[in-house]
Amino acid sequence: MSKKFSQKDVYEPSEETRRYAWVNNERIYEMALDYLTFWDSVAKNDIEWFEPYREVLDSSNAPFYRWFVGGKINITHNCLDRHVETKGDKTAIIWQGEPENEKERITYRELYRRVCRFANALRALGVRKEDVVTIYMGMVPELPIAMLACARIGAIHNVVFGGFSATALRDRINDANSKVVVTMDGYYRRGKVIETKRIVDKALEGCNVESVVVLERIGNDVNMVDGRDVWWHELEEGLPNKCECKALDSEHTLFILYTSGTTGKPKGVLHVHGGYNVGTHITTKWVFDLKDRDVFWCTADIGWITGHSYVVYGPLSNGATVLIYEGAPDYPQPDRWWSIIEQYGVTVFYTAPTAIRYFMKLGEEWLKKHNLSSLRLLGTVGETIDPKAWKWYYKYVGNERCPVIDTWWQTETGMIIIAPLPGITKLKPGSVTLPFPGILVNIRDEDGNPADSGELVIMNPWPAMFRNLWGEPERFVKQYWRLDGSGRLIYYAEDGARRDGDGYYWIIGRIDEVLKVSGHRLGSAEIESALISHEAVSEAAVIGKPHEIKGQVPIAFVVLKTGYEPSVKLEKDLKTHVRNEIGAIAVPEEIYFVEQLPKTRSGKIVRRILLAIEKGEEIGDITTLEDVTVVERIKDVRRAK
Ligand code: 6R9
Repeated sequence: MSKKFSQKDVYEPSEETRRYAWVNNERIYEMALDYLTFWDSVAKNDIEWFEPYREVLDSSNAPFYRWFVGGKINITHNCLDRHVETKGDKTAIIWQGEPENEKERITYRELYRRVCRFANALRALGVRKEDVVTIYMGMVPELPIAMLACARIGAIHNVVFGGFSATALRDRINDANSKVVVTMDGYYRRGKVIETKRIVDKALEGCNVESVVVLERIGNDVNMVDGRDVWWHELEEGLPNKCECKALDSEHTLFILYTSGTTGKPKGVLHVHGGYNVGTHITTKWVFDLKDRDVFWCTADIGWITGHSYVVYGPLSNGATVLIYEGAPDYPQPDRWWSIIEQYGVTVFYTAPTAIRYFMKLGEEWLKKHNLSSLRLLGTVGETIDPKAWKWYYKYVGNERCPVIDTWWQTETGMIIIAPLPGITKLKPGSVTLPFPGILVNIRDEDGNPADSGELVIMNPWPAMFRNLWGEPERFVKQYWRLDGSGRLIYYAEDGARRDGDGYYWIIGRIDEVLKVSGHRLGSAEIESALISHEAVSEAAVIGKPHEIKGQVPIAFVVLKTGYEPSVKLEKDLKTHVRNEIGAIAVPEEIYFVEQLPKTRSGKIVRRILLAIEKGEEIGDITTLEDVTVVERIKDVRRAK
């Protein structure tokens, strides 16, 4: 693929990066065009199977695709057992607590033992294959240990991000029909203790949970319910640190992870052992060019998909050393992250644009205090990175030596889908560049025709793709998959994108009502339902307003029920209410009390108009509105505030 690069702003891989890289031949893309042969060779070369699969892909019941059909596998064998034999003394996890003196190094052998012991503990509690275990914890090693322990015995983990509220946790426990919860007494964030167990107690008021396992991390006072709650260390007492690795079907469910969409109810995205192992393994290896001596730090919380795939499964399957940090990026000082990189010699660093923008604002001085020369590759994910932030990241964090690897993917895709390969791909700041080998990406216009700008689609199935939505197979089929003119079933990502003359992809953003607040995915509809569940609210519309650091912030327009009057106190109450229903990240920055929302004649709220008003932009066509005067009245409310 020799292409003329039209744009000036192009960064070639350095000779050193190219020479060092796993992939340094451009022909890989052509070689992977026969994608089944490509994935077959990855699965055979990089992953160990208890029994070989008969068929790479079964499309007979699409979009319910099945990969590596008939194979027997367990992702924990690939993440643990096989490394214990070859590099048992290598560090698997470096853990740094928020208090500087609290830290831990766990070797592969030790990790293996601790996972086995906790797997035995779960068994002792009565957890069996296919049971759903909800995990609600902060960033401590026991979080991945609990996930791996579930996987080892064929149970399904359902990790709920520690920043979610009791109500959000309750909804996810109930929806998943989970009988066991694993949690902890508390953890540190900005010097304060987050009392996790207390939140769990509140959540469980409306749940049918049989057991709660509580890790002692802080030693704060917790209420242990007799017959239901048990301490992690007491449960493990006397249990062996060996536990047979259950040979599971390739398609056996590994986890569900709830994510936001267009409706108020989050969807449980379902991933399986076989394909997810293959996809996260090879993307970790090739995109981050991971080698044995690397120290890999992905700053994402394990409660989101990025943490599942690139803190836990991908790196451990590769036998890498991963770093996990408990606390806030800027605590006790704004250079905390840089001091961690220096202290542990982090080589590959993967974070989100929101963090980069934040540090950019704080200024380079904080970086200059540290020696960051261990770094050799920088990654970003979660939202579009603007060229200015890209260049700042490149210049000040990477000292103009490290490629900046922008990776596009989703909870649903399970693995990175579009990203450069550091040894061969020229970089353009702001572009996610090219699809990973073996993945065919395209763009469709509104009529479903191929185009250079429109909605991003994936043309072929891929191994780490989600297999279903928990309990909602119809929604899975309807929402994501569409037949094109030639009878081919394709995946619609719900992201707008364009492709330039070099075939490079540029992500524009979500086309549905999904927000990215500091990189966290939240639905407008979710925040709206939280607001509507308050007694004073009759209707609500939430938009994502662009924000310099967070990317977007929620702004709410609320119609009150008769008998309620707008007030500063009510605004405060509503914010607290959203915090209790979902969590702090969902709290609207601004709430406007309006008499009416802009709606079409069929009653659909036109959020686009609210966004234009908020941004002070031209409103555009409003003729489809049922009542065109609402626009001026909403503007008056904003002006009055
Ligand atoms: C991995 C993750 C998915 C949505 C996705 C898109 C946005 C992710 C991006 C990006 C531009 C990137 N997104 N990576 N946009 N450039 N490199 O973030 O998963 O939380 O499910 O969000 O995030 O809009 O559709 P998830």
